[in-house]
Amino acid sequence: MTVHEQANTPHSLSRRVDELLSRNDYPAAIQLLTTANRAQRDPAIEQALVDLRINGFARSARPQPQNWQPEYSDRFEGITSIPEVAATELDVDALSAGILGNGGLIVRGLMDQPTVQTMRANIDRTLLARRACAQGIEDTDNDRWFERCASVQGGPVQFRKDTKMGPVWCVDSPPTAFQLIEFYRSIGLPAILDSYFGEPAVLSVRKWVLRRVEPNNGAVSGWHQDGQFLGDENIRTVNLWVALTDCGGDADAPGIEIVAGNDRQIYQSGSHGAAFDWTVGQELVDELTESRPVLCPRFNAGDAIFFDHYNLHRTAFGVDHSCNRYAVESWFFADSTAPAEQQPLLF
Ligand SMILES: O=C(O)CCC(=O)C(=O)O
Ligand SMILES: [Fe+2]
Repeated sequence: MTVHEQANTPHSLSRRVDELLSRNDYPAAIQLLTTANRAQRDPAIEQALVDLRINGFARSARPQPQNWQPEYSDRFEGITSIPEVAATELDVDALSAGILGNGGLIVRGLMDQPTVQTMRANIDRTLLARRACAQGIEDTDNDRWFERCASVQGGPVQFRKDTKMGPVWCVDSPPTAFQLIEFYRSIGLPAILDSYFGEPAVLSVRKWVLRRVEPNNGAVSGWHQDGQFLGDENIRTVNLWVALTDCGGDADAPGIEIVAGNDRQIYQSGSHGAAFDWTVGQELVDELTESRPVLCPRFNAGDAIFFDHYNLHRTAFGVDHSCNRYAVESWFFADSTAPAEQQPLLF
């Protein structure tokens, strides 16, 4: 065995991780395990990484909250819908102008097709493994794809034994969590979000979700703003929603309906005919959209939309959809404003 190989034996790796943790250096421990896992994928490392990310947030000091009043350019002024850019044009200027000026930003082709295919397969495996787990059946092909790590608290422990549909928390699929973070890094997202928030971004257990939605023709889902249930008004967020299926518009799978515009306030919920206390009633949506369009953007698999907790949206069920829709929803928070009840994690 070469010196290099010896240095990477699991035993020496875990000793080096322990050393770093004894100094509370979670970011370095995460980086070390990430590098090892790139060289050789290992389910145990992927699970350890989920725990390190959650514990690392809990045990690190928060930056001071800042008075956040970001400037943004008027490059999308005059566009009444959600502006669009190509993946190569994604930067903090486009992100802030889109979210703050128009209520969102569509990025075409953000996820490359091999990664789209991988993520769809990951979601299938995760849901199969979850179902097998609920039924108490061993599924040796898929077991490692659904694994509740020790530091993940609460959540959907009760799930229908027969379901192969999402949502499922991304952290409950440690291999998928690893691959998604690799993807975020590959598109330079940490630096873009850091620059947008004025501080590092974090993810969370509860608002990082893999979705497989089946057609529900004729059904109506609830209009909502995620800010309604994400806590206090000072939070700073960016949601990255990536379509893994052609959907919305005239496609044959459910997309999302969105109200465009830069109206940054939380509307009354549970009124105007709303079905739930967290949803915005259709009558209020009708009033709000007298002057602003309701959109149902057509997404190709790999297209993405960024928006934040003020955006008013809902799942867009149709009348003649025939395909399941896969997507990944990732809410990023400015570190200093991340709501504890969402169980933030370092990314
Ligand atoms: O995927 C969907 O249909 C809903 C997504 C959503 O509500 C969100 O990303 O906040
Ligand atoms: Fe939402």
